Amino acid sequence: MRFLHMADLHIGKRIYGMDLFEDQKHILDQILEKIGELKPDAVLLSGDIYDRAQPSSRSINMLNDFISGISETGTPLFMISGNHDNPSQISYLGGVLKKNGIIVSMPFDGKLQKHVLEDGFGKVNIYMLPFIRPVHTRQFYGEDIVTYEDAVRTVIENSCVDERERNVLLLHQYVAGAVRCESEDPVSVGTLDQIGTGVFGSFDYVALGHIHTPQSFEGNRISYPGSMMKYSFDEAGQIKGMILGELKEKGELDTKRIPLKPLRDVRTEKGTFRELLNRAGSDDYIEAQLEDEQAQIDAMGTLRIRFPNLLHLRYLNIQGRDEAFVPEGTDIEDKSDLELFTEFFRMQNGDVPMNDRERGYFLQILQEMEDRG
Ligand SMILES: [Mn+2]
Repeated sequence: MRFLHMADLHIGKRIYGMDLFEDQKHILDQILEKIGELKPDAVLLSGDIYDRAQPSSRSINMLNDFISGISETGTPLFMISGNHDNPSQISYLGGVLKKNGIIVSMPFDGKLQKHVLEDGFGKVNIYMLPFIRPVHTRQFYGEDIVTYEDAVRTVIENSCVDERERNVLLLHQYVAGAVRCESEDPVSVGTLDQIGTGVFGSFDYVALGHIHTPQSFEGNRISYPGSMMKYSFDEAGQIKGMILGELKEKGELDTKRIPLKPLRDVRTEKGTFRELLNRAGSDDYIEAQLEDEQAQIDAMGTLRIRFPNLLHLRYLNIQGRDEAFVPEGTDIEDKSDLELFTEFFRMQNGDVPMNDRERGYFLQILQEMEDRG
């Protein structure tokens, strides 16, 4: 069985307030072309479909066009909700979608959700687990579940996975040892959210989502394809894409990364203000890293003549003098709570951005507020 695995689309996401509609549309169209070319037996989409729990109607339409396109090829699509998604939004109309070959994760009921495919070698069980927190499993398995690893291990142990058959798991979690980047939101403080690879012994392939840097563990048996495009400047050097995998006989797995080409790259330009002004212009999304010892007057505005999509400017040799592009007419309602608080925090703290730990605390508080309704 050949499968095409992708994750972390984040439809509707913005970088520094910049709308990425065209860029995301470009990538999704390219994915549809690849599905047409590669003709996989299944498409696996491992969460963070949308960037926000309340996606705009434009984002919903974009996903609709995408999954309709997949459905037209007749390729079954399996997709789970991630920590950015509202799980009931993803499971909405699941029964109707299933009739069209689109299998979405349903509300968590304590077990993995199982679907069976077949090929010449026999059965392939596709197991799906939407993003869950330890609190979601306590109602089924008691109060002893503290960490994310406890939660996921317990769910797997209670799902009767037959190790003689071939098994694939779709999961949206943080696997211990994975290299992180700025565009992911930590779901907890410290290391509580890390899951050791030891819990995945029953699976021939673990199709992960959540971490945006492409990476694999244990050969390529446990893999993150990474986000569909670069969503922060610390990802500038990465090649984003999907994973094409093939399961033959039990225990036999081949994988290959399929790169995706963005409409506009997300990258950095480093040098002095003068040097940057003399470089060839580009409409890529740019972070300027200036080596000048003194701040330049209207550096952002001037450099935007060369780089119209300059989004962020960093003085490497001057503390606290970063500038970010503020798009005109950005609607507050278009921003997530995290984005709004991030901006507020910067304003209150002399332009010092939140670090991972602070972001983690804020997200935890936000989650507790949501849990209490
Ligand atoms: Mn994500």
